[in-house]
Order: sequence, then structure tokens, then C-alpha cells
Amino acid sequence: MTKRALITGVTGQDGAYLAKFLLDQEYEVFGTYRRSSTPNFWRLDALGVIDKINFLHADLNDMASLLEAVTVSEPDEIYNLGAQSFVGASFEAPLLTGDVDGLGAARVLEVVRSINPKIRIYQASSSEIYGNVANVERGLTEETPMLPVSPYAAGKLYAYNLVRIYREGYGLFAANGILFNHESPLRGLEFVTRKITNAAAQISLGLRNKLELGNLEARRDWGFAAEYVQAMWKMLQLDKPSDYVIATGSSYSVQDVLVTAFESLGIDWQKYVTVDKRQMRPLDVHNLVGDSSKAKADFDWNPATSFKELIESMAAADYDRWRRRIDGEVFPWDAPSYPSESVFLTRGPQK
Ligand code: NAP
Ligand code: G4F
Repeated sequence: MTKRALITGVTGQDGAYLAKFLLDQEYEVFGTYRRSSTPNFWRLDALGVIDKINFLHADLNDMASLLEAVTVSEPDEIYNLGAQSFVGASFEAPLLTGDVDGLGAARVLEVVRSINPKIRIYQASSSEIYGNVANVERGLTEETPMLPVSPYAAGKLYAYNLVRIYREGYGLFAANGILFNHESPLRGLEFVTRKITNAAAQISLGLRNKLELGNLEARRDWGFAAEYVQAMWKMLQLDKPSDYVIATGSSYSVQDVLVTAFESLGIDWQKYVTVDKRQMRPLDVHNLVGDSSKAKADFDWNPATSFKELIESMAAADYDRWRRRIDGEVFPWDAPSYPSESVFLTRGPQK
């Protein structure tokens, strides 16, 4: 029988790659979206899946909309990817971030517990929850104690703990994927990798001449998003639910991203980059390195794309977009596309 999956945050980077992956596995895919004044379906358009998803209007802040989405879609699996996912913004909007990222997950768990406790839940947890722990270089595991240093991470840690509590207390099949940073050409422009690759592409084409960044010394364990969404799915196919670190095992600095992206486009980053204190956070995580041995042992997950390949592919994609835009080509993100009306599931008039 065809399996049904509901993805919150389907319009985001991971939502788009996961929707594509699940459609390729012949799932029926339902995705929640938020109403906004400008359509935000460009990633799904870019991956060619915009008209293959059943869209439900729902917000993680709104319990009624989540109840409706789960009732209508009757999923076998829920992937809770929706979040205010930008760590920097969580310092400006700590209450909203806690509500969406923390209480939002609680709402999803409660809906499942009350409607159908057999639904399997994937919770998008994050390596940010570790904060600045000692001996990072040995690799952070599922056993490493967590000490968040941002409102985003505090919200995600609340969600992480609730997943564990609902799993042990109510027997739900709920799993935390503790994913380390993962990027792609579909990454939001506010995140540092894409901010750099997009600026490098513009600079190399003479469209801009400076780039302002914050903490160049911060180090992250960066992998490729399309590989990470496969791990989400694998976690929900196991006999027993558990929590898993998903990471490459190597960390690189923001400066390494700069060097790799700019060199790949034949430019010298030092001529264009300045450090802007406004891009720095009140607290920052200095270094993250994950150890995903448990994922390898339990479901044979391995990252394949190297840091260099990842950053070079993002720089090349941004260069290609700007080059073609200069040549007059119109892209989904220039002229926002909208799915056909038939894929929106609405209540319609009262019977
Ligand atoms: P993203 O591109 O920022 O996507 C976030 C998604 O959440 C978007 O679809 C967004 O909708 C949606 N959303 C925001 N607020 C919402 C709300 N109130 N109700 C419902 N949906 C809401 O993030 P991503 O990189 O795909 O990450 C996916 C998830 O993994 C997030 O939970 C993130 O925190 C977590 N995570 C990401 C990484 C990473 O490196 N990418 C690592 C660890 C964990 P709009 O399109 O309408 O804004
Ligand atoms: O790209 P970032 O904004 O990602 P960050 O904060 O690591 O968070 C991402 O990964 C988490 C997993 O660990 C996810 F949970 C989260 O949702 C998100 O996807 O920043 C990376 C590093 C930081 O140390 C930041 O201070 O880059 C540093 N940085 C330096 N200059 C900058 C900049 N970050 C941004 N966004 N912009 C800058 O100009």
C-alpha cells in the first residue's frame, strides 16, 4: 500500500529535498505551507515536484491547523521540519522561536498522541543543542551532554526532550535527528555558506564588490542536504525509534568556506571581505564536529560529498544562476511560481 508522509516546512531546503526523495520512493506526500504575501514554492519548483505535493495550510503556532492537517492527510509518517531555523534571528525573536521550534514540536506530538499514536514522527533536532562543549574534536555523539547557547538551540532542546519523553512515556515512535549543518544550492541566502557562494558569484561577474561577514573563525561540520534527508527517512524505517547524530566527522571554518568558494571562481576573497560586528551573535558556537557511528551501524548511513565538492557545487550553481540571469533568463525565484489550485487541500464550504 502507498505510504503517506506529512512534512511540516516543505517549502524549506530540507522539506524540498525530502519531498523529492519520498516521491521517488512512491510515497503520497503532504506538505504544510504558511500563507505569505509572496509565494515561496521556488525550491519545490526547482526540483520539479511543485505539483506532486498535496498542500495543507498550517502553522506550528496554530494547534487547530495542525489537527486539521493530520486529520486530512492521515499520514503514516510525519517529518517535523518547520522551524524559525536561523540562529542569528533567534536572538532578535526569542519568544517566537521558542513557540515555533519548541512548542511547535509539542503540538505535533500532542496531535499524534491524541489522533493516532501509530504515526511515526521525525523531529528535526540540531547540533546547535550541544553549544560549546569540551573535546569537540573527538566527535559529538548521542551521549554528549547538551548546553545550548542560543534561543534557537534552547527551543530545539525542549523539543528534543519532549520527543524522548513521548517515546518513553506514551510509546510513540518518535526519533530525533541531531543533524549537523547541511547545505546545498537551495540553502537560504542568510546562512553563511550560501551568503558566501552567492556573493562570490556576483563579485566574479562584476555585480558587486564587497561582502560583510561576522565570525570567520567559527567552525562547522558541513554536509550535503540531499544526503541528510535520506537519514531522516531511514530513522523512521527501523524497528525501534532512537536518536541519531548525522554529520560528516570533519569541521571547517567560515574562512575555509571563503577560500574554497572564491578560489573556485578564480577570485581573491581578501580584496572584498570585511568583518562587520553586526553579523556577530551575543553568543556563538565555536566548533562542531559530529560522530555518526550509531547511524552507520543501525542503518548504514554515510555522507558521500566532501566539503570542497559541496562548496564548489554551491558556488558553481550561484555563478550559473547569475550568468543566466544576466542573459535574460527568468527563474522561479525571480517570477515566483504557484502550484496548480488542484493540489491545495482546503475545508471548502460547510456541508
Ligand atoms: P529552512 O530552509 O529555514 O526551512 C524552514 C521551514 O520551516 C520553511 O518551510 C518555513 O516556511 C517553515 N516554517 C517557519 N516557521 C514556521 C511556522 N511557524 N509554522 C510552520 N512552518 C514554519 O530550514 P532547513 O534548513 O530546511 O531546516 C529544516 C529543519 O531542520 C529546521 O527545523 C531546522 O531548524 C533543522 N535543522 C537544519 C539544519 C541545517 O543545517 N539545514 C541542521 C540541523 C537542524 P516558510 O518557507 O514559509 O518560511
Ligand atoms: O550559517 P549559519 O547561520 O548556521 P548556524 O548558526 O550554524 O545554524 C545552522 O546550522 C544549525 C545546525 O548546527 C541548524 F540547526 C540551524 O537551523 C542552521 O541551519 O552560521 C554558521 C557560522 C556561525 O558561527 C556564524 O556566527 O557562521 C558564522 N558567521 C560568520 N559570519 C555567519 C556570518 N553566519 C551568518 N549567517 N552570516 C554571516 O555573515
